[in-house]
Amino acid sequence: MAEDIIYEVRDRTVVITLNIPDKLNSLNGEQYMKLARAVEDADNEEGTVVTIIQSTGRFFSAGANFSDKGISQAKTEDLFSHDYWLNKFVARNTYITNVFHNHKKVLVAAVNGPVIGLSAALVALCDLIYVKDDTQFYILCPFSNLGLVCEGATSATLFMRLGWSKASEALLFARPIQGPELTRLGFVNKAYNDYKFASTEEFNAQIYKDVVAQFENLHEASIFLNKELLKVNREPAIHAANSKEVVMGLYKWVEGVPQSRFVQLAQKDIKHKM
Ligand code: CO8
Repeated sequence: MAEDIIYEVRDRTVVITLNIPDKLNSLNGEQYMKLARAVEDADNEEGTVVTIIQSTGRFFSAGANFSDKGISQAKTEDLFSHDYWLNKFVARNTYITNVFHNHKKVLVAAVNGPVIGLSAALVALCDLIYVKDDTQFYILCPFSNLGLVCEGATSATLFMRLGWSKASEALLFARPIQGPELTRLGFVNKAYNDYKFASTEEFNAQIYKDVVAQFENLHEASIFLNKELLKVNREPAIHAANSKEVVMGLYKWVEGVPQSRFVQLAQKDIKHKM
């Protein structure tokens, strides 16, 4: 069976690939943990400067897997229990958001297609965001549609990266923000529309080449110090958002709303705005 999340060290770069294209790279709880561990390993990898997160197929990631056995196979008494969701939700989300935010190396998202939910939050925590074709790209934070609240510090990162008005649209009304607008707002560093890549693999290869060329002759220690400095301003906002989001989210799980909305979504009884 193919690896769901692939970790490779290529010279001075770590490349992490989401590899579940038939499920649009949606991730269950274990896979989010595996991704977080991979990013943590990349942080501790000796001699690398950059960590690239790339994907496969037509979506970067459709967010949390709505068939996650953490929901579908949970015991009834667990489904509404604080202890259960503290472990399955609060601890996990706190950890993964911290891992992405704390990353010491340059964190790059090579975005081949739309990105949703917690995965959108993780992309928003990357330093540089490159998109294959912004006309085929959107971010969607459907928390209000799923009976959830902002995750992965999106209440801070979207506010910072898109501005108050756009963040309100995206987060209050669960509206997708389309790629061309994301490029215009500066969320996207570069959209590669003109390249007309035949596949996601071609796009990924180009990003690797371009990223490596960007740091080739620079002084590595300065890159890391500058990353540390850039984090100083956003750090308090991200930590405050993350800790408040997970506790508000906990109460929604204990109430039982997201569980039933996830089932409705899987059965196509509810849909997201497009
Ligand atoms: N989970 C599982 N499978 C998915 C998901 C998903 N999130 N998204 C798509 N798939 C699967 C589909 O079931 C389908 O599989 P199959 O071919 O076997 O039927 C395949 O991927 C292709 O999907 P579609 O046919 O639906 O493709 P479309 O292009 O028609 O639609 C959409 C694409 C719009 C992305 C649609 O699939 C969709 O709305 N997906 C759901 C997205 C979503 O709501 N994600 C969750 C976001 S919230 C979040 O990430 C934080 C929650 C934290 C949870 C913590 C848990 C403990």
